[in-house]
Amino acid sequence: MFWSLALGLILLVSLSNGTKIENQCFSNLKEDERPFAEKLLEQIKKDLKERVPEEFVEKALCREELNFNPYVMLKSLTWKEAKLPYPQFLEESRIERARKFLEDNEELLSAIENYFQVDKEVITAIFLVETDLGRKTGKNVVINTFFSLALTGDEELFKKYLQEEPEIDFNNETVKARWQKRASWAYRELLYFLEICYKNNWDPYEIKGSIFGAFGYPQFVPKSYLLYGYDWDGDGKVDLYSLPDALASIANYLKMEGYRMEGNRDYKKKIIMKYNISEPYAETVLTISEILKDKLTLKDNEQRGN
Ligand SMILES: [Ca+2]
Repeated sequence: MFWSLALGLILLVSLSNGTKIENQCFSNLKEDERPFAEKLLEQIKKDLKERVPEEFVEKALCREELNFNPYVMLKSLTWKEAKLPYPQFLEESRIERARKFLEDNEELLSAIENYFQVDKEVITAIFLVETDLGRKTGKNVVINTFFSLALTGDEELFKKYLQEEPEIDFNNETVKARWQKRASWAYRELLYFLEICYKNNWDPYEIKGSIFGAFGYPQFVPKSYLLYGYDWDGDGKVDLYSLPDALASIANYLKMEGYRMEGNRDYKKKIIMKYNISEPYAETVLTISEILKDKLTLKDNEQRGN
């Protein structure tokens, strides 16, 4: 009796110790990084006070999977959009898949085009360029991306890891301004992301995305999810991994930014650049949409000829 009690007691103590270690915040971070993370956590709790319960925020950030990677900031500051391999999207095999996608989802895409007044070929082209029609939605844990970028906003941490990087001249005022802008942007996105996870009952660590935190078929950052996300199938939730919601959300984004089907090429290009601020991106999307339109017209004519 005594021994079983004692054994039970030992078991209980070791179990509770185990739980304690597991629940400890920022256990994955280095010791000298923890105070910065704790400061950030307090700020997040304060800023989300009206929107998300403290408990949820703590639970989300005090997970073992939380990871701090300061080099996301390095990537962010040295990123060159123009160097992306956009021509590959014009390869025949990809265009053919996009054409097939249009054909297979003709009903859905036409309904969305009608409702938002955004060309279905443009929606499809964006879907192709962003995630290869949903095949590549990214592998980076979104919460870790924003957490890393936001935490590197602290000058001490930034200097500790990135000051010696030859690609970054930290004494350059433009670089400094970009770094600060990037970090505060990521902080705001982290807040939006936590809010979205809370409202949708998502596990924050299950959402993966691009190296800069864009997720789902349309590659939206959290702010875009809140602003442009559209529940097309009416199940009460915006699911960017479902075709109806994702395609409608792309269309809604463009519509809300001023897209007009009757607009000329330059006008459409200007609006597409609001989706992704890159000239080669917009040019690629427009070119794909034009090729797709030609193919559809050709097919229509053939059918009429028959
Ligand atoms: Ca939905």
